[in-house]
Amino acid sequence: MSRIEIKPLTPTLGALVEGADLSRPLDDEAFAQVKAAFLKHKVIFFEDQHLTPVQHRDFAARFGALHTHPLYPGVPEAPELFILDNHADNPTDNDSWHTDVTFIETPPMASILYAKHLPPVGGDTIWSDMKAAYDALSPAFREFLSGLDAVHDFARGFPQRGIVAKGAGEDKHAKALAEHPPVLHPVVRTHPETGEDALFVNFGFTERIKGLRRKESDAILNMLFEHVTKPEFLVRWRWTPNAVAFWDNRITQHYAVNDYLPHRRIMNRATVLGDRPYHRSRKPAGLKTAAE
Ligand SMILES: O=C(O)CCC(=O)C(=O)O
Ligand SMILES: [Fe+2]
Repeated sequence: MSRIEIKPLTPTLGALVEGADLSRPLDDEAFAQVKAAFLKHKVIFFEDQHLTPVQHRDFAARFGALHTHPLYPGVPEAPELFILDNHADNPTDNDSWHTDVTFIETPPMASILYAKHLPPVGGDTIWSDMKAAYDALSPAFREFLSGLDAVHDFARGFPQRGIVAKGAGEDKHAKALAEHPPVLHPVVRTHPETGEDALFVNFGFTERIKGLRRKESDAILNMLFEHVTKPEFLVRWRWTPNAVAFWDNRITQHYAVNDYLPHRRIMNRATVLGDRPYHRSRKPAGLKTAAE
């Protein structure tokens, strides 16, 4: 019998999961409890986990195929994972609101971040609940947004002069750029497992709304980018050594607080691929939501 306990951190977003050891395969009951907590709370946290890169990778792979990032440096023992090693010469570029890897056609369902080395204080991460943000809009505006698609672009999130591109080197960046043309995603996404509708645009990668004039698109996107930062939608996580954050990338965005330099902060991330985003009104044939 597993003794997993779930402790919510806000009414809609974030929960601490106690009593799970992620270094070993979870039994079926524990796996179901973790998956249910992930879907309900959208980001879940585990403390005091002692994971090798292979154990981290294996836990992530239980949820689906893994994505290998085109720019960040891989972890040698498990190359699907990547390293975020931030210090004075390599500050984070994740100090802006984003959803991970929305520049591909099947963006990740989840990211799993593990704290390897933390600054003495600071370096928190903040998540925002895209269902709460969507629900707070007027019915008329929600309906308008639900019919729209937006362009998500690798080049917006990883410009040539950016920190990550420089770290990767010119050739790797040029190759990644060529392999990632802009993609379209619905502005409002129906969650494929819970059936919930949520905003699916993010400052990091969303360039414009298709079919609108540039001024209209900029005004709406800027309004939404500001809207998602309302404190009511957020949870702020203060990392402890060896903690894990596991978030549903289909229904959240996040922001890495850049307040700890010149101290160092090292994290490893695994990324689980998801399916193609859709809105319920324009669902591709053959796809079913769990809520149906
Ligand atoms: O370093 C962090 O707290 C978050 C970094 C990030 O954006 C990510 O791992 O997706
Ligand atoms: Fe991220």
